[in-house]
Amino acid sequence: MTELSTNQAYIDLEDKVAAHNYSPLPVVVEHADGIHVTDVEGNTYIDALSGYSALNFGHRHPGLVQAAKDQLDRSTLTSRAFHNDQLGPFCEALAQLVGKDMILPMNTGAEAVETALKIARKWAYQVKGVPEGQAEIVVMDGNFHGRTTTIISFSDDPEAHDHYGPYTPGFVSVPYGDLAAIEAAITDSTAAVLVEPIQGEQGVMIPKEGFLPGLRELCTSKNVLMIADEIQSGLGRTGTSLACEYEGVEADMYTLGKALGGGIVPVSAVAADAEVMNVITPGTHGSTFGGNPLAAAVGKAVVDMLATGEHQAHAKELETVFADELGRLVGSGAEAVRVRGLWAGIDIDPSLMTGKEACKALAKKGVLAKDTHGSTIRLAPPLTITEDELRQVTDALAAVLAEARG
Ligand code: IF1
Repeated sequence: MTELSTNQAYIDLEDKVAAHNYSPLPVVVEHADGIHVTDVEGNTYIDALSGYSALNFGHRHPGLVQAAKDQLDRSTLTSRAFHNDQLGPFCEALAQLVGKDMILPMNTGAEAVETALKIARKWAYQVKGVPEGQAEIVVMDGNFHGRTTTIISFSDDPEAHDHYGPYTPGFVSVPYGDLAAIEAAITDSTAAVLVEPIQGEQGVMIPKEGFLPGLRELCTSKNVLMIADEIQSGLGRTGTSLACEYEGVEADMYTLGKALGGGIVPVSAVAADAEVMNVITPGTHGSTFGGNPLAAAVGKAVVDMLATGEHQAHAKELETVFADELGRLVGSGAEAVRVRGLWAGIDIDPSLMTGKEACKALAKKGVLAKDTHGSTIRLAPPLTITEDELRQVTDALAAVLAEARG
């Protein structure tokens, strides 16, 4: 057995025996609590990434841990071959939160997206009347929806896409936010338009006001399903239960994930009204783990927390502070910032440093964040962060940029 005590020893071990599909910051988390994580050397950091929003309520939220513990003592897995007493109440609460009739529970985000794509295709054949095998789905350039072979088939990110072919056909990609291009791409065979209300991986790209309402109108008039991937943007992150709500838009299908599992278990779901969801019949789709009682119990506890609206309101309230503090950095080391709720993308002046270098420097100041696309960094602290703690995050970034400017 290797003796491990320092960050570097764990990093070396991981490097040897864990596949190199990530390039993490050199921090080895041993313990986490609320907005904080502590590494094996005893250094404590504010987690300003929140597991890409999987930890919207912070690490080990007491209410969520309690829900998990209670369920661990009752039942954990039934498979869908039998009913369990947790699934119905979870689906009822989630459906009500997002304003849909029904929920199809899965585990990871990519599975929820796959599920939504399958439902949309089947709806096209069985309800809309598209000839079998011809359904098309319109997607956006710069999308990120997960890592399965079908999903990466329509990714334009070479790292995610290349060398995994042959690719799944049936997708048409258009510029994000371009209603005219979407309209031109829609044909009689179009089943759905799949859109992130805000593109996370692209650097928290917020579409022009009017895009989502315009898309809603277009989808309705063309009899095409609007699918909103709210896996990262949903469940309080942007100051509302769903990012679509910001402009009062209701999609036909939502994919949800990440925070739905409370940072404890992977829980994802598709939400839709019955006329769409009921194209799924026994045996035509499923998952061993989807809807398991442990996941459902935790998911229900998450939804119950969101049902009070308190976390959404807090995110909305802190948005002003976040936007003000980050806005101050524009011209002082940042080229642009985009903020919605407690979610921010910051384009660092590339002549100063890369996003990765900025994240390393931030870590030295006790803040963990994640870079994307070269010079952009993303901040998505837990929604439980206080105003003072949020200022610690923005102050740390200001200090990193000031030092880089010399
Ligand atoms: C990675 C990004 C974040 C997502 C949306 C579906 C999924 C995701 C809108 C799939 C996943 C991920 C996964 C993680 C990094 C991360 C990410 F940078 F790649 F884009 F969060 F910003 N829809 N997002 O954002 O969910 O199957 O992973 O549960 O793959 O490296 P999943």
